[in-house]
Amino acid sequence: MKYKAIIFDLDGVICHTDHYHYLAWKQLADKLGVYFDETINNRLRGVSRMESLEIILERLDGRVLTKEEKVELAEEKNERYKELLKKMSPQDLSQEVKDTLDFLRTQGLKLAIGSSSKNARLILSQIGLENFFDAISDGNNITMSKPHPEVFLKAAEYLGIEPKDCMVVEDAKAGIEAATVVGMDSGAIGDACGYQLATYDLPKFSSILCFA
Ligand code: B16
Ligand code: MG
Repeated sequence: MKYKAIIFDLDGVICHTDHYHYLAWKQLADKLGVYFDETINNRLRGVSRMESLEIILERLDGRVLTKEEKVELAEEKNERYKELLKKMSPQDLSQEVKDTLDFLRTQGLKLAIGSSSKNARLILSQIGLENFFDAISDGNNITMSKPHPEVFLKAAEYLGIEPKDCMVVEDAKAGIEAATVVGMDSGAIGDACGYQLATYDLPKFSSILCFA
């Protein structure tokens, strides 16, 4: 194999919680009287919760919110989002993703999660992968979110593998940039597909097998 480890983004790569994020943010935006749609939601990919809120508040006319009010709004969105996550089950893990992960494991690769989400462990447990990965680096162990590379550097450190021997799989351009900055090769999937900074384009999840 070309790499010793693969670091997977979670939302948009292993599973799809983007619609739940959308629904939870939409409800908050409606309450605030702020316009919000799927295109704006795409800008929230890989971005932290508080930074996502700032993007939504770009359309808030006139009103200036205090830090405390913003934290409260972000918490309100998160409670709604966590309610929606309860609907997830192992059926939300596709057979293709499961088979690909299992195959990569048989090849001796270390497999990690590198996600901006503070709910990463909850999501992994909902889809039955709570004990699958060799390391989990998520929104709880970082101070700077993608495109800063901290989340991937931590994942490599937890695995004990050098960044140059890791490949990152991402659906967010910010995540591809984060990998590039620290010399990690990257595979772009979904929304990030076609991004020129990515080392590989992955038309589907199992395309990883052509490059790993
Ligand atoms: P939370 P990823 C990211 O997950 C999502 O893409 C992004 O939309 C979200 O704002 C971020 O997690 C934080 O999520 O509110 O659950 O902490 O794509 O990096 O796995
Ligand atoms: Mg993502």
